[in-house]
Amino acid sequence: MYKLLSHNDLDGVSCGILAKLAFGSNVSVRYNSISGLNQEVEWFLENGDSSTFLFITDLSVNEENEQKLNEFYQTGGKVQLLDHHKTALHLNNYGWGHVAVEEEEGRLASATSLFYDYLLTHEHLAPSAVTAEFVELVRQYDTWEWEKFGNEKAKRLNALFFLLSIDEFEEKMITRLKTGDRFFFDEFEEKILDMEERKTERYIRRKRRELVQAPIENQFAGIVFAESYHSELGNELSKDCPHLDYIAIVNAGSKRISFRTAHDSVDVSQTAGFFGGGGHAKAAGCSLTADAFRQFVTETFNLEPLKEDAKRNRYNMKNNSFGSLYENRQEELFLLYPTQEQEWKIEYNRTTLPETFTSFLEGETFLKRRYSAWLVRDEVFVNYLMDSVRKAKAK
Ligand SMILES: [Mn+2]
Repeated sequence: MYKLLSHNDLDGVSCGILAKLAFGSNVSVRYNSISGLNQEVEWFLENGDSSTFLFITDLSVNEENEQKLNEFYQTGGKVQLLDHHKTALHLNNYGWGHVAVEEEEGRLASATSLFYDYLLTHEHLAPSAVTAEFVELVRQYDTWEWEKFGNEKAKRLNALFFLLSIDEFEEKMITRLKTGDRFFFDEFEEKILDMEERKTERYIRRKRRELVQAPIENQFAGIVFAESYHSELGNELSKDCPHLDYIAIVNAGSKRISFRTAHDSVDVSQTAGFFGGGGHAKAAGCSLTADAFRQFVTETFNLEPLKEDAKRNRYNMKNNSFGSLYENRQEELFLLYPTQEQEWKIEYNRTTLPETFTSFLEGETFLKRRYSAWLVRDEVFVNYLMDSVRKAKAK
């Protein structure tokens, strides 16, 4: 008999799907949240059948269970842990641990891709084109590589996962992988996925208008309260506000915070680690502890949301050679412009600020962090220019 303990997200559940394809009714599968796994492992070690082969995928155990699992393994127990979170890399010290962040140079691993390789190598599963395609979609989604490749199918697979119950998703996928020769969505799924996509876009737009910003522990955070679509939301907001180091998504119901960033230079697993959580460089999370609650909720609660940049401008564009105009809530105007020395400077209230910047983005980051300013509409920009001309003539 086999037992699989896995994560309850797309990557984790896809490990369960592969296990059921490989072992059929000889495997029992349990999906867990990050915090729920340790209890399950303890239960297995105390009450489980010691001849059962235990797999743990997409999650890692605490120190106590690490020791217990090792004793279990040393005394002949069969256990294999497969994970791709870098916070679990120390488990590679054990014969039963295999943690890889990358499969090969530049190709990120997911638990599903690692487990698929394991099942093929140990001949529990025969290679199949449709399963390989499914595994690749999950891998791309879980590692965000789908964005780089523009692979919408991977994003839609995750959306479908959230539209269905885990049982329904498992059943549909297992049938599809057993019988198909290419991975596809049926007509009905395509239709509801289209609707879901539009609904997600509206949700993100609404949440963008609620975003606040604050410096927290040496980083600059964007903070939003949301229950749904954390990955998409974090990703979109982070891209929309490049001046923020990361986006913190607070879910008071589940008492958790998700951290997301689109920056390669920021590692949110460290941010999460500071608050007792963990995860990946671009996606991590922690519990809403008293300290996290104070910093992310209490101290930001009365802040005004960050206004959006004007989107449909033709003249007041970012990176303009003659300057881009910003405004703050005090109705002060800031013109960010390049100098002949290839530097960027800011004109504020018709005087020049002492700071110089090496790039437009650096200047914009300063403006947005210090003044919560946003790019104004063309109309305001044209008036500003007309006023400048008028003042120049009057001199
Ligand atoms: Mn994963």
